[in-house]
Amino acid sequence: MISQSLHEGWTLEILGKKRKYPAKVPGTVYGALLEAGSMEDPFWRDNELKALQVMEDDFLFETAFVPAEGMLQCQNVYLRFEGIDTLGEVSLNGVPLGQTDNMHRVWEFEAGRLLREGENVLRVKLSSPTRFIREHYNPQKAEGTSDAMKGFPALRKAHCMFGWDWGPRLPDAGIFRPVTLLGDEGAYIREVRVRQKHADGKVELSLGLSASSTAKGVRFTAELVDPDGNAKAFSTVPMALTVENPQLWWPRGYGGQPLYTVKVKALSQGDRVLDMWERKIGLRTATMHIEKDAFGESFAHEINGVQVFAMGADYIPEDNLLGRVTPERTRRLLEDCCAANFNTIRVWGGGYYPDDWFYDVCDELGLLVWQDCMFACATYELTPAFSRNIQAEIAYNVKRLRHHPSLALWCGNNEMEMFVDEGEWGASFRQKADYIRMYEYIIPKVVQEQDPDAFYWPASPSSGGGFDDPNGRGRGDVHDWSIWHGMRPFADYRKGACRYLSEFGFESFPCLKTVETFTLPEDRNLFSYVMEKHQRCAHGSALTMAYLQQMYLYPASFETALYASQLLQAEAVRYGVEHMRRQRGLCMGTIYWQLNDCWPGASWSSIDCTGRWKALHYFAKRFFAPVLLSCQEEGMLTQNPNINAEPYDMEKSIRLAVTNDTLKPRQFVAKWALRDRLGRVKREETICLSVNPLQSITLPKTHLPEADIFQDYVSYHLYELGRELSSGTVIFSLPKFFQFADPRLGLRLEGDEIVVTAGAYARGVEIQNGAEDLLLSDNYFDMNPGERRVKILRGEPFGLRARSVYDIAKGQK
Ligand code: BMA
Repeated sequence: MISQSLHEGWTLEILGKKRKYPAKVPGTVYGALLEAGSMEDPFWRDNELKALQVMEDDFLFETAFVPAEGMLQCQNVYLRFEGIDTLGEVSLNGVPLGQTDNMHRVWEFEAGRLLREGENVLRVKLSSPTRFIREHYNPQKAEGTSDAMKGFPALRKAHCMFGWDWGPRLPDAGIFRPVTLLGDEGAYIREVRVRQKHADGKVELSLGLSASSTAKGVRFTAELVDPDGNAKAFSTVPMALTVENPQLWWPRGYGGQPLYTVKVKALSQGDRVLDMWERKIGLRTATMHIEKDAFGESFAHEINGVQVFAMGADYIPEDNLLGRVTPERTRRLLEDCCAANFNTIRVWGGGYYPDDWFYDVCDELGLLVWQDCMFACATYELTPAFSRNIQAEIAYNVKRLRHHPSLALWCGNNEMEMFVDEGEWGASFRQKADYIRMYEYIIPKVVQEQDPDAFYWPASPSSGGGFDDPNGRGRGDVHDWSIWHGMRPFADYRKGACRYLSEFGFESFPCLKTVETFTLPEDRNLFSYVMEKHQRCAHGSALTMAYLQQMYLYPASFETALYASQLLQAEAVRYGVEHMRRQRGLCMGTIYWQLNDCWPGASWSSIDCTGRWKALHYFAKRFFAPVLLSCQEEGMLTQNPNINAEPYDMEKSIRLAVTNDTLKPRQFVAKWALRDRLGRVKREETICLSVNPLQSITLPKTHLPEADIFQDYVSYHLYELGRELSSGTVIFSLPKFFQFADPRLGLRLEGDEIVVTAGAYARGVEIQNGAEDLLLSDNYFDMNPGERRVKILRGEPFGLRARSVYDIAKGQK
């Protein structure tokens, strides 16, 4: 196969505007305009409005190229677009090749007959996505969330590009993935399906090959290269190989991630390689463990027969301008997930199917992927054309991704079983029937055809389909939005359990340096026009204030409000995760909403769009630690006493729990102490305990009637062979009522470590530098008086400062 990238010499013309700009391909309209200085930063203040107008136009991408040597002699030549966003008309040398209407598909055209010697002209005309959805909007037939622009379900384009409750309305257009000219020299390997059968400690691999050959005497051969570099040939008919002593692939924390390489070659009579297919695979089995029990039905990832407790977050597109998403940026994000002890990522259904590199990194790092199909918060008109279009889309993506060991599950859609069931967006009988046809017949059939070994789940959340209690807690996965959207206090996370929490979350603001990327000084008030333009959740500001009032003193400044919002978010999610992890077995997953951002603003993310970690991401590192000591306290937060009805009766107690999410039995020493605000110990206890692999144990409750509600706290630490593995503190009042002594935080630099000193109990200790771009081994932690050392992992230690909850209201006028 002769492969020629067509990425040079592109221009972009806004049709009717008579101006041409140089354009990058892969790239987008906004990307080209920004680079040419013809557009202002669409994330700045309310520039989004101007940028949105640009999408009312049509665009022409054009390039000229000379075919690579040998191309014109090929049997067939294909022009392959890995991704066109979205409404395209492709022509070569003035002759139309075809039209495109789905950014989630590959588009391949036969181009040989049109190709000529010397210069060839390739044009892709893209028409306005906003005009299209406006013209095709028919609420009787298809409707979706009002966070996005009306009519968005009509177009197979990442829904959230039209706006979401965390993202702007910037539906960029472009040729966002590679364009290649493929010259078939006599054989074309279209696809290879690798299947694995695990039995008796061996793995049988078989290859399903779909290829065409026009040359005489073409042979297909295949080999497997093991992780140590040893190659072994597959038999030819059938193409199969038994792997003795297989090195199994595991999610992180459960084992290694050895990767094997499968190479398939098409050879000519003279053994020239005519085409080649090469992918990395991992040897593993992956399914969901579903079994009836007293509480309903279990729901857990089962990898190589071991049930894995899923810990992670929901992933959304990394940028509204798709051309800015790079392998390096994605890798760093996913590495930051590992740094916070994730083992799972859910790719949410309102975006687009990520690039190959996303899954390559997940394979390498051991992150399981829950993969939604790209349908979210909308009903669709299931016409025959729409059905064909989505079948091609699903088939292509399953084929593209099925070899990845990280891919753990295909899910039909985001939230639609629940919303159709509730009649949201006017779900008619017809739409109900279409829902079932789409997600419980058409899509699973395609998934099954392309990857018979894949596990398919109809929706998130679901109890298994058929509108049977989609968001029920006893079976399947759950989205719990009673906290945040439902305004319930976050102590409610402790009410009961569910089998797998695939969404729950809490908003916060990014730090000041990130806020500065889109605001002028005069915008820096939580409720200003610009701040609210970057707060897309309806009532988001009101919810932040309501929850803030429940926990913290009124912040002294805009900047401390940002800090307080992050602590609030982190505490809320910690409450949920720790509760679920204490119930390991009953619950088998906590995937919080949401990992990342596509632009700067208020959102549920734990890493903002610049890559900065919010407090939540550091909290995640602690609450997702493989071995976790957590403390279920009873106090004001959980009992909500009427403080005006004094004396009120309130329980003050603690219950420690140790969760061991490793495969080894462990021996621990747990220590807790009741302390006054200066850290002086009033009562303490040391407990030795052993915890079996993959088990959580909860110790008996200890009542602490002697605790001073407003001045005492409990610190707890877990050690193994003298090494501290997990720690934290709890209080019995609310942080806003706690009478903190000034901890007089101090910072000292020692090599690549920062030594933090405190003179009294300090809560939510934040360490930052002037640029707010430090990445530390730990941050936003609680401290007993004394010292704590953290390592600098990224960023320069200049302009260091520290603060804690004590400082939230300090300096208030
Ligand atoms: C969920 C998601 C998203 C949304 C989030 C926050 O339900 O599926 O649609 O952004 O909640 O509201």
